[in-house]
Amino acid sequence: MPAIVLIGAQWGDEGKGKVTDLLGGQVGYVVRYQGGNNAGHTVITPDGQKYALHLLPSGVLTPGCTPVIGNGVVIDPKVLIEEIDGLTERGVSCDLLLISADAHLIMPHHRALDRVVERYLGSSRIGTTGRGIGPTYADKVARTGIRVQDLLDPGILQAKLELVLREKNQILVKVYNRKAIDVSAVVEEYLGYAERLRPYIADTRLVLAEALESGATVLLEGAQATLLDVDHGTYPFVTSSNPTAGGACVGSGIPPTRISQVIGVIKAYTTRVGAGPFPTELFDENGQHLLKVGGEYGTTTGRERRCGWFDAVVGRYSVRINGITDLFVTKLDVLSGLDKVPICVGYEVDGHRVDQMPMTQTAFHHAKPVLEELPGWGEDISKARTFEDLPVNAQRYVERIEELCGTRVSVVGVGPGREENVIRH
Ligand code: 2SA
Ligand code: GDP
Ligand code: MG
Repeated sequence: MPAIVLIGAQWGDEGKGKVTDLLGGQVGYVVRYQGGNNAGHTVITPDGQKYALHLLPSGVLTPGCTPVIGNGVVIDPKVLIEEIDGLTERGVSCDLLLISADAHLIMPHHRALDRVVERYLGSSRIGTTGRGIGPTYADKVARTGIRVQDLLDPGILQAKLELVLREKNQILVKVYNRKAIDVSAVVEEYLGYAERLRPYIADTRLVLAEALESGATVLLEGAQATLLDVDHGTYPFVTSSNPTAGGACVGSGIPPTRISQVIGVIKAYTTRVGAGPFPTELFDENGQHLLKVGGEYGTTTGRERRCGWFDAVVGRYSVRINGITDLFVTKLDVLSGLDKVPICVGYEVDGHRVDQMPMTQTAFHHAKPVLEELPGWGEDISKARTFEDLPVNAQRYVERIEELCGTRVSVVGVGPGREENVIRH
């Protein structure tokens, strides 16, 4: 049976959490494959309960669905335990949760370094979430990381931490004038987390292979998004993992030949949180409309998100990079009430018209959007459930996205609730 990949097609916060939750009933397993508690996925269940998930896959909200944290994720164990406890208190069971023994752990020195490096970068800062994500992935690649399985072997945990902190403390104290981190205090703290997490730790690759073999459907849930991918995004203004569809295989151990569908979640406009180029960004009352009506504030940090028009160059690029088979366009309702809804169909870069993502970051920084103005609609569309229920101008807007991005739009979101969708295919 198939594995389905679900990714963000812009700069994140497209509404992936809601879409995963929507599909939860049809799948047996939902797997997170990259990122950590930098992610924030908001889900509103049919009984009106609102959940903000950071590390747990959104499938945890569907009874009977097994949530899996794959090897490609970086885990802050304190945050994970708090999230499990918070959900359990609200009556959501996390008993089926599985955590890969190979996932890397976010340690106190990672969080400390994330913050001091951002401060050191000054006006060149990335605008990270400050959760230690970048330094943890850097150590993973440098082969000095500490993994979930190290929690099961106190001797190894102590030895690895002693070695790594010898270097990191030099940096923290001598370069950044911060206090050194005490090895034994960290070992004691993390062995406490080990006791809580032990029941969930598993060989998740094997579990997923057996699940697929036995006919289960597995949903691989991306966090962040294509333009934040460390390889394919707007480097260096990116996160330190691979949110794109290719990353789903690496971060879960599921082979590419198992993947049958790639769902790209894309907002009907664009937002970005953190620094970096953003060609269609708005600084006028239209930007304020998107911010306020769309409620565009970071789910993890509460930061205001930057807002702009839909960018079809980004959409087209995401379709190409991820092999998107179906687009789910979210938040179309937020555009209701605007006279005109422009779409960026290409860029002008240093006097030249381009239709594809420019090759260099310098060119992308210079890109000016070429806008095509589409007529808006005034109606409240939140009750629409079929495509024909939408005002004609809203239908034309969706069809134009489809034409410009080159793939079908299967679902249109018309509100934050699980039921607030127009299903087309
Ligand atoms: P990091 O912390 O190293 O991953 O930051 C690097 C860049 O990645 C961006 N990033 C995000 N962008 C959108 N949404 C994210 N999740 C939260 C949310 C963000 C929040 O759901 O709203 O609450 O602020 C997310 N996580 C990382 C980040 O802004 C940097 O540009
Ligand atoms: P994610 O990181 O991609 O999961 O997205 P976030 O949860 O950070 O941000 C998306 C926000 O949009 C959340 O507050 C969702 O409840 C909300 N949302 C999702 N789909 C829709 C939609 O179709 N319409 C409206 N108005 N809100 C939506
Ligand atoms: Mg989010």
